[in-house]
Amino acid sequence: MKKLLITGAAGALGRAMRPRLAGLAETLRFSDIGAMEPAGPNEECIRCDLGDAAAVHDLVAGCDGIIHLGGVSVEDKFSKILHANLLGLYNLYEAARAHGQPRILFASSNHTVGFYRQDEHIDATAPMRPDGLYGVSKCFGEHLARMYFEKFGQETALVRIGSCLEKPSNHRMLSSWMSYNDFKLLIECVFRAPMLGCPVVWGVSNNDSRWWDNSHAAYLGWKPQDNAEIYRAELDAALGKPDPKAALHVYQGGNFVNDPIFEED
Ligand code: NAI
Ligand code: 15L
Repeated sequence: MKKLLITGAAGALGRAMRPRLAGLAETLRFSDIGAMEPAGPNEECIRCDLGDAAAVHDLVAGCDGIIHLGGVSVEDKFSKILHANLLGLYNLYEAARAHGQPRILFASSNHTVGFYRQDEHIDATAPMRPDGLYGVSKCFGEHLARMYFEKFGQETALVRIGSCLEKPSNHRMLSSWMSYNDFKLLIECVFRAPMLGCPVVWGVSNNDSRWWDNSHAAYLGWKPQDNAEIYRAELDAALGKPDPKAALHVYQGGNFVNDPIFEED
């Protein structure tokens, strides 16, 4: 790839992935509404509000791949979600349509299916069961991407990320965790695949206790290497045994199922 755009670059995942993406494209174009570390060699940093159509149009120009991490990443007021995740995504897809349809990796979320119970094992055909407005915005994003695929052939990997952080921080994440290295391997597979289409991919490591079946996406060749199980004893020691009745340990979306609808100002 000549130029890869990464939105949400100032966020937790954007910052963690930035050094890991070097080499994937001749130039990495990082973007966020917030401040980012200054650009290094082969990097560009562009401040941009995803809700600003003209700015997003310019941002996407010249890019032949997009990793879309930007947006509201937890439950929040609907107005904020509407701006960043709905309008922002529409702006991104319209910009992509105007600029040669670069392949997109969309950071969707396990909160599209958060109301499944942890004793249910599901695959990509399971109906969506979002656990809040944030989850609904990711369902919207997946449908928007699907529509642009059916109508215009725009390819997107709909990556339903579980919990992508350095290491699992509670027992739920023994199932939902994806390591940074496995995310990097997935990104490489998505952008190197001869044919992508518009698949849902569960963004989860090779955890013994994972809930999600990725066999439909085997053609991508992604083989996650890490397994959260190695952290179980450490979590038991730090947190004690999990309460089997707590939402955190009942639902795939964990505590998100208990979030209220936040009132507007
Ligand atoms: P984060 O909240 O740390 O980063 C999101 C970034 O998006 C922030 O830097 C923020 O400034 C930026 N942003 C928000 N509104 C914007 C706007 N209007 N215009 C431009 N930029 C805007 O979230 P994190 O953890 O880095 O996640 C990245 C993506 O992955 C998010 O889309 C999130 O929904 C998704 N995801 C992450 C998971 C995780 O475990 N980290 C799990 C599931 C999904
Ligand atoms: C998400 O979608 C959030 O963006 C992230 O902050 C985590 O909470 C993650 O899901 C999770 O479910 O652990």
